[in-house]
Amino acid sequence: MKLVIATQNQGKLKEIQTLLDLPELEIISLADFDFVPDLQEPHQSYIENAREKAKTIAEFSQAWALADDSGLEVLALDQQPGVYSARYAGENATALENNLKLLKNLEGVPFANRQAEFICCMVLRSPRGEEYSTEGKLTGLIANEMRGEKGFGYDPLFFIPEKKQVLAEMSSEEKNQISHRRQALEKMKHFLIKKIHNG
Ligand code: ITT
Repeated sequence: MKLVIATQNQGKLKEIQTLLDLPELEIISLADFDFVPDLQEPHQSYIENAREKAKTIAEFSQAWALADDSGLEVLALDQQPGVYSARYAGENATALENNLKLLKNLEGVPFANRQAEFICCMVLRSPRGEEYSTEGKLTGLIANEMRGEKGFGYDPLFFIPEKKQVLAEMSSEEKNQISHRRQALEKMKHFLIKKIHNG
């Protein structure tokens, strides 16, 4: 079964490719196409944005598509940046700019009050509109400074108390064991396996 991963985010793509270890799947990325339509995120919920991305790519490629809409929700900031996580510091903001804005907005907030959650919403969709969705979450705290070189996005600030490390300090294997993306994908694997075997 051919599956197109509907993301422009190379960090997400790498994690999904590693975690989706089903030999029957032929995984394709957007880089395998000469042209791809823009992936729009016009909605205010992860599920609607994920659906939009999966639909666009499934219809364009005429293959099954898997989209991930994810974000970081910080309790002390009323769940911001949320669905706007990728564009927190502006339309084409870099991860560094987003992290610096987050640190600034949390200035003066004590460590114990910096609880946060990563949310990952995934949608699997066929060209004809058959659709499955799953969600995964990871809780942690926003660190007082950026650390580590690994991962992507807000990983340098996302502290996991049980590991005493931020995600950017962990190996990809360690992050992939606990991540919100892993949890959403594990649930999605059930649907994929059924599709592979029963059509
Ligand atoms: P696509 O829409 O092309 O998939 P995107 O980066 O625009 O790429 P989203 O709109 O879902 O995707 O934005 C999710 C943002 O949330 C992402 O850019 C990161 O800033 C952040 N994020 C999500 N998962 C993360 C993770 O595992 N580690 C660090 N940051 C993450």
